[in-house]
Amino acid sequence: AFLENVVQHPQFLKGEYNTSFIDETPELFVFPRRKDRGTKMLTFIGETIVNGYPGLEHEKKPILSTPRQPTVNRDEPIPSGSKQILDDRGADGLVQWLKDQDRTLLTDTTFRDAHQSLLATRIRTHDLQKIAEPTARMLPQLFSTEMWGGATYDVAMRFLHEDPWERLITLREKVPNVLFQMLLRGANAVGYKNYPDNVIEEFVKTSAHAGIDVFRVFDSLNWLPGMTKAIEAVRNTGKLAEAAICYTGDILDENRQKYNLNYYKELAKTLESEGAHILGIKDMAGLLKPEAAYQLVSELKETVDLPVHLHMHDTSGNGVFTYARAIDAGVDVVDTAISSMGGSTSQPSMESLYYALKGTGKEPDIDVKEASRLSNYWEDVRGYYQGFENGLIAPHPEVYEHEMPGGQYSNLQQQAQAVGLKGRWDDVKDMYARVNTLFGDIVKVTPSSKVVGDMALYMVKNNLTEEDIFATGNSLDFPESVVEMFKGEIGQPPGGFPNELQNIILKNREPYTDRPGKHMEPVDFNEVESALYDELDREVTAHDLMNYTMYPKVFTEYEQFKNYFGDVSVLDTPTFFYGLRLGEEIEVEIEEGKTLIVKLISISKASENGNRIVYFEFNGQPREVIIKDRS
Ligand code: 3PY
Ligand code: ZN
Repeated sequence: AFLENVVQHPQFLKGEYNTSFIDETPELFVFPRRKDRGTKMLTFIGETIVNGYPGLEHEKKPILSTPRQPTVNRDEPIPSGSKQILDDRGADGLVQWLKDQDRTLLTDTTFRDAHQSLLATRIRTHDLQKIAEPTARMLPQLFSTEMWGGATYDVAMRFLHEDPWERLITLREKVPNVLFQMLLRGANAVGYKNYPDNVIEEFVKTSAHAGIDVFRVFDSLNWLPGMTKAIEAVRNTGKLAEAAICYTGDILDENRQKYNLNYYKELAKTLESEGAHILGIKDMAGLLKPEAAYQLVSELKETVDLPVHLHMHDTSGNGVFTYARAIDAGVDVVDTAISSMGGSTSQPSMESLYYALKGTGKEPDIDVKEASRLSNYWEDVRGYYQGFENGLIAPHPEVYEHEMPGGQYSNLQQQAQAVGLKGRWDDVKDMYARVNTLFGDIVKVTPSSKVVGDMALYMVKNNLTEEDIFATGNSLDFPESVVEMFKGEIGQPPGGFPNELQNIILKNREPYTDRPGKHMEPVDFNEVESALYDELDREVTAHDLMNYTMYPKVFTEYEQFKNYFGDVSVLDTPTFFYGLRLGEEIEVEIEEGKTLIVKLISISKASENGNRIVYFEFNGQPREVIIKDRS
């Protein structure tokens, strides 16, 4: 869609062409045409000025404060940390070191889950990389930095027009001392469906090579066969396999014993025997209550001989309380976010937890003042992304009823809006819980959470009740994701799917009950490589191969976008989202030591065919681009 051809050429559009046009612009007839970097960039800025950024209200660029950068002495060496322990002692040595620690260790999720859950995953590498090295210097005592995986992978290409691998490599250079952690959705890798086994293997190998040290592996139905290949692949790289149990339900609720203490203990034992280095407890919605945390962690520590790493979301407002009780029970590591990016659907605040524990001997070994200085930076950066805030500005204890993961709340809200259910959000939340019951009470986390969400929207939209599904289901066209899940394509829930419902949803199709990966042909990477080489007309990297294998359409569009608009990751975030104000001048560093100066001079009225001319000054010279006004 972004590919340009001759009829979109600015001169052509303005009617400034004659017989020499083709002679003077032979490059137009090589497809795709390569423009200079400047024109590409001005085209993107012009596009944003005229049409806005997709998903954001098209409004005048707000006045935003420049993020407060903490000063650090860059001449000093970066202090060593957990990464050096892994590199020196290997995975088992690292595990032993973990077990030897008395203080609570922290994972900082600010670079991944915090913004996935608060800001629709939109934080750009541009803003991450500026604070990466200061973070390495100011918080070298962290156990890990979660900075990759989950939704960041596809959002990077899809919405931010940047390469997720470049993020990983750039950050790795700046943070040589703390373990890098990613979220891996088991057989779904960083996607929404199962991939062939050799894709999982290749993906893990490539990620480890690019800089990931800790892989938190989970399955969206807590189905072990969905995790085993990934765990094995991680172990083969010498990195850390953190196998996670997804926590759902309430072990304290006597009326709801499908997921009871025993269930989690059995799962933990199995994960240990499958080779987990660390046991993760992944409370993706924030349902683990303080007393439940105490009991769960105590029992799991008795059951397995692994360090326990707890992840939760602070949606209910009870997060620090839950962590404090988990720490009483001996949890080894907990996930927190820098305070200005913490709380609510994100992780509990790092500094709040520190102060809560201070004086107990269990407080994390961090310099809390340094964390606060980092928080200033994030507070300002967060302002850049205000258009993506999820609207939850207070504790939301209702999460104990609907059980929606922190990362899903705002997404589903958007989806509801898109299908015309904006005014019925309360119904959607209520239906989400009812669908969970209808499905037999399943674990809800990407991608199973999306299936529950899709079904909830479908039922609300069509005014269907559970009784309607059973009475008229044979003639209903269920959402594709629902059909796929009931076919067994993302695995099996404990106890299987409810039979009668499964028959209704699948009509006459047979579900499978074994591993979907078994039914998939391995991907022939040589073949993909040569096809991609033809398509991209350039060297194909291991990273291109992964991007394409996992997200063929998203990757292809990203490449087309890059051909047309160039590398937009160099732009500052306010310009990226809102363009320029009249008369505003910015500097863009396109590579080290090479800066362009861009100033917006004026914008013409739309012509009859809807085109506007955007006039810039570019390094002091007048330049213009023609942009179609799509409003
Ligand atoms: C993801 O899979 O992206 C998640 O964050 C699940 O909690
Ligand atoms: Zn999470």
